[in-house]
Amino acid sequence: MSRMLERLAESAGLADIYTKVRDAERLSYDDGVRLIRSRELMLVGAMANEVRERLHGRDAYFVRNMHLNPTNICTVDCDFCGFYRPYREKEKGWSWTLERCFDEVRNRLDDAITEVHIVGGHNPDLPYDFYLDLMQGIHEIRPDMHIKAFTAAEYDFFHKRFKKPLAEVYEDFKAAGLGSLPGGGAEVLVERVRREIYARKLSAERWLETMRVAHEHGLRSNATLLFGHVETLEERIEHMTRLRELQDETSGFMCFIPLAFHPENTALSHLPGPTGLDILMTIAVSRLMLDNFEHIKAYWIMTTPRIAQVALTMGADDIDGTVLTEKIVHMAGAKTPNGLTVDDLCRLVRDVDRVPIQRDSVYAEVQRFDEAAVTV
Ligand code: V47
Repeated sequence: MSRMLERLAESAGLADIYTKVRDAERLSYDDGVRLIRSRELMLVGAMANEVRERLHGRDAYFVRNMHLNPTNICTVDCDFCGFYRPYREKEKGWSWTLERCFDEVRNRLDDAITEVHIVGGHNPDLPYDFYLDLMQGIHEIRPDMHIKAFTAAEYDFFHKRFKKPLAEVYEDFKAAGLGSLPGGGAEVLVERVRREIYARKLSAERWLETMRVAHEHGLRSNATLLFGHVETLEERIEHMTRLRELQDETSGFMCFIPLAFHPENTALSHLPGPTGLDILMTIAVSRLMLDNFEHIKAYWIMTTPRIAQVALTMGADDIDGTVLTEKIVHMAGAKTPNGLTVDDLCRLVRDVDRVPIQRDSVYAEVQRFDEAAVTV
């Protein structure tokens, strides 16, 4: 395989990069740009697969999880978002009571979910205790469930709104049951893009700083990239190199998740969104660039299950999970199902000759689904 790759890389003018990949040497920003600009999907995908197999063999991870979005009322007005309703028209959005949120969790008590992923809008009407009571209450209803909650953008909002140092917010939230942070709110960590489509959101520096402080407080997190809108390919690579620099410092990121932009019901509905090649290429290049990230996730909700499946052969080792009750991208036009079963996930994974591994939220193995396992 590697001889064939060598020849392919040579004819595509990418032999020097392949040598680095084979020798596990770090790729530069320029290497990343050359790869993503090349459109050589088979070659770049095969290189990414080499790295993926070096790290994880044939293992492919998923989690049993549900999403919970207590409010979609938001003061930030991001052009790419179809989920939020502006605070000035708050009657058009929702802001659930604690009991309503708890019902979401209680309703799924007979599903063997191990993680709840909580995010919402920046809603100034909610008091600090709402968040603490929410996590405490969920923890009481289901003490074994990991709470992965609130993006770095929300933590920055809490810090400003409640006039508390970030460190204090993290410590309070940990005491209330917080387990880790999802990777959202990063969008593209480049000022030009922020000014153009989410000017009121926290800056790239602040997103990174908010994550740095979380990592310093023992909270692990993920990191995302929202791609396929107004950003350039170079800006995607810049985003990856900024994440890589922070990871060199903290080692706090578990997983990188490229999020495919969905334009429907957003202020950017005139844009087409990324193509299949673009999605697979971005995932593959991220595997090659982010040498200090252990996991790359193909988030089937946004890529479609079919593309996510192929991505497992081109750099990704994680397919997220059962993902019940997702709203953010379904409100932006996603046609993917609202949840997959463990059987569905196992079928996707096995069909590309990978081994399905149910994991917990910090990547400890829960169950290895070899052929004989019963998948209920
Ligand atoms: O930050 C918003 C993105 C993110 C759209 O950490 C959109 O495991 C596409 O971060 N089209 C939230 N994307 C979701 C998120 C996430 C999802 C799954 C797993 C994890 C994890 C994190 O969704 C936002 C934003 O970047 N988003 N609108 C849209 N129209």
